[in-house]
Order: sequence, then C-alpha cells, then structure tokens
Amino acid sequence: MFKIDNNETITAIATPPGIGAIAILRISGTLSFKIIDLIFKPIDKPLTLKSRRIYLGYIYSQKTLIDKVLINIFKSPNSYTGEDIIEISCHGSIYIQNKILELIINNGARLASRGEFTFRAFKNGKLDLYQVESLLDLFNSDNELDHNLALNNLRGEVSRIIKNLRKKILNLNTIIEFGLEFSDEYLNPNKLLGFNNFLVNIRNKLQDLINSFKLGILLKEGIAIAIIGKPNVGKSTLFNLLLKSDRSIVSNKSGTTINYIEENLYIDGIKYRLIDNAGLKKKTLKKLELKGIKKTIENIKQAEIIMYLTNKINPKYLQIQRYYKDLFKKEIIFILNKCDLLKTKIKRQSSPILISAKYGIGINYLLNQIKSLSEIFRNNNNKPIITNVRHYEELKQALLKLNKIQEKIQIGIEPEILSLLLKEANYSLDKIIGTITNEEILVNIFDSFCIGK
Ligand SMILES: Nc1nc2c(ncn2[C@@H]2O[C@H](COP(=O)(O)OP(=O)(O)OP(=O)(O)O)[C@@H](O)[C@H]2O)c(=O)[nH]1
Ligand SMILES: [Mg+2]
Repeated sequence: MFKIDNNETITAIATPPGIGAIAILRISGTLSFKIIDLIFKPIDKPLTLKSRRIYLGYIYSQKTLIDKVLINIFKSPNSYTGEDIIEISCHGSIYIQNKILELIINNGARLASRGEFTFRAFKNGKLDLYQVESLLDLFNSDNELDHNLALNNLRGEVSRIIKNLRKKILNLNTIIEFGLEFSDEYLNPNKLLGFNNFLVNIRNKLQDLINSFKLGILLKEGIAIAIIGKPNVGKSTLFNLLLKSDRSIVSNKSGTTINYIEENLYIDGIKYRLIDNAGLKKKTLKKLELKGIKKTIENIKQAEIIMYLTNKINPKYLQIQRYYKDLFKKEIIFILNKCDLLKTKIKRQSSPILISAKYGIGINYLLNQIKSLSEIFRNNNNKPIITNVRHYEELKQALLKLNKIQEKIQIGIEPEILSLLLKEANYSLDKIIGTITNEEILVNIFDSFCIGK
C-alpha cells in the first residue's frame, strides 16, 4: 500500500497486461504536464494543451521515436483524481507500453500502487468511500442485475441518503448541544420526546437500507437453487444440462453424488448458484451417505429455490410439495424427469414439470418457471440497495444507537447521553462514506483494486 500522504506524480499502465490493439497509460499529479512536454511532440503544435482535448503526436525517448500516440488531457480539478491527468493511448505492444512507462518514470513520476488513482479521487472529494467500494463492485460484477446495482451505487444514490441522514442527526445534536451549553430549561422531557418523533423517520430509513442487504447480497452472489430428490433420479444430469458442461458425475449407480457441487448459472442477466446434491434417502447406515444427506438439508435451508426431482409418477407429489413448502418455506419446482421413458402419455402441466434431462426435453419450460419465480428478487422499483457487509454492519450499529435513544427517551434520558448516542450513530455513518476512516479500512479497500485504477 502507498503512503497515504504523498503528492508525488504517479503513473501506471491502465489496460490489462499483455498485447492489445492499444494500451493506455495514465499520469496523475502536478508534474503531468511537465513530463508530457518532455516526451511528447504533437503533430499540430498547439500553444497550450487544453483540458478535455485529444492530441495526436509522437513519443520520443531523447531523439528516438517510440510510437505515434493520442493523448487525453484532463486539467485539475476536472479529472478522475482531481489532479492534472494525462492519458496516453499507444499501440499495445509490450515493448511500447514498458518503454513509455519507463520514460514517464525517468522524467519524474513514480509507479502507482494498487488503487492509488482512486485513492486520490477519494482524497480530493471526487468519490466518497461508499462510491469507491461500489466501483470495486462494478469491476467485479458479472451479471446484469449486479452491474446495475453497482452502477446505481457508484452514481451516489445510497451515499446521498446516508449523507442526508447524517446531516439530520448532526442538526439535532447541534440543537441539543446548544441546550446543554445555554439553557437547562430548553431540554425539558417534552422537548426530548419531540426529538424522538424526529428520529423515527431516520430510523425507518436506516432500517430500509439494512433490510435491502438481503436482496443485495442475493443479487451479487446469486440466487441459490438446490436440486434435490431421491438417488438416481437424474439430478446430476439436469445440473450438467443447465450448465452445458459435464461438471457432475453421472452414472446409473445409485448414490453417485456424495458431496454437493455448486456452480454459477446465468439466466437472462440473473445470477444463480446451482447446487447438485447427494440423493435423499429415508434410511442409510453408510456414514458417507449420511454426511451427504446432512449437507443436502443444509443446502435446502440456504437455497431460495428448490428443484425437487423425481422419476416416477407419484400421486403424492402435491403432499411432498406442500411438505417442503411448509417445512422450509421455500419456492419449490416439482419436476418429473425421464419423461422419455414414460409409457403413458401425460398432459404437459405446470406441476410437476415433465422433462428429460438426458435428452433436453421440456427444459425451456423449466427455465421459464425459474425466471418467473425469480421475479420477486428483481429490484423492479429501483430501490436503493446495499451489498457490502461493512456498510451493513455500520448501518446496524447506527440503528442500534438510535434504538437505544428511543428506549431511554421514554423513561427519561440525560441530554448528555442523548448527544453521545447521536454522535456514535453518526460515527458509523461517517465510516461508511469515509468522512472518518482508519488506515486499516483504507488498506483493505484500496488494495483490492488493480494497479492503474
Ligand atoms: N432415460 C433417461 N435417463 C436419464 C435421464 N436423466 C438421467 N438419466 C439417467 O439416470 C441415471 C442417473 O442419473 P444421475 O444424473 O447420475 O442421477 P442423480 O440423481 O444425480 O443420482 P445420485 O447422484 O446417485 O443421487 C443415469 O444413468 C442417467 O443417464 C432422462 O431424462 N432419461
Ligand atoms: Mg448425482
């Protein structure tokens, strides 16, 4: 990790390592213009390099031509870091990239550490810590919903809510501190009860954000679908079919899958965690099988959707369906597999769904069922959603403090204690947006970035 207080000019290759059509190098800091002046000769020499303009020209090392490039100018404060930034788009050979990097360093910049450009953006007030972490989420997002969430958060929606709540708490505390300083009368019990009403609204907003975490984490990590059923019904065959790979071992022997297997699956921009489980048996004396079944039960508990597979027409299927629904309170898709072997013709119906995992029959129907069950997990009204455990924990801390106020205010609270609890609530909110930070948190966050970002 870089030193937090330094003003050196930094540089890095911002594009991924390796050969590409083009590569981009970045320089940020007070020496950016001086350095570019020493190594770059524009084709049409302008009097001065203007901000947010692109110039075509040549990079030279002394008198040796290195490459024909485009440079992008961003003058402070209107840049990503808030400092003078120059981006050089060169041809993407490894030699050219390294040569230009070396030239920039030889002329006064130093190689940036991981996340150092973004750290400067944070330091210069371009992004708050919540947005920085959303940026990380954006880089790591691998599906449409997760991407939309990260983008919304980067645009500052949740940050704005938190800043607003923080300001309200601060204003209230200013009134209380005024009372403490100048007038005992002013902070009478009735007045304090009035404050409590004011806090209800803040508490509700905090609670909404805290509640959103469950959905946030689900969209980020994937909706868990557990494939369960008796041994040999074709669970692993279906698992492989949905993943379009031979990930799980299939055999005609009962009890092939001993331990569960989990893989990511994407359907229409939604991420799922598909889990193939060991077959469920009523009785077994084998230790390994027992362990497998135990894990299956755990997976059922943590899944959002259960696909219950059978390969026989079971008149009791409605009872089984109800049993799982009542016991685990989960969405169940009941599936009759191996329909290719059915002697009697059965009408296609919504439950049980007829499929043949081996021959790919009825799969679109199954996918549609999964999609329609997932509708409840979509963030249709674009509510603010948090996805980060750190934010979740701090929000819970803030709410805890406000709840304490609510409890105590009813039985009479000292204004000093009230003020202290408000400060503690705001301390947690400050930590989320980064108004208050400690080095450990910063190192943790910025070290997760790559060099050049
Ligand atoms: N005819 C037919 N055979 C199938 C179908 N699906 C699976 N099978 C066969 O059924 C046998 C068992 O399939 P698996 O996918 O291993 O079953 P499983 O439920 O994972 O079994 P365990 O892991 O032992 O619990 C294999 O021989 C598959 O080829 C199907 O749709 N039609
Ligand atoms: Mg299996």
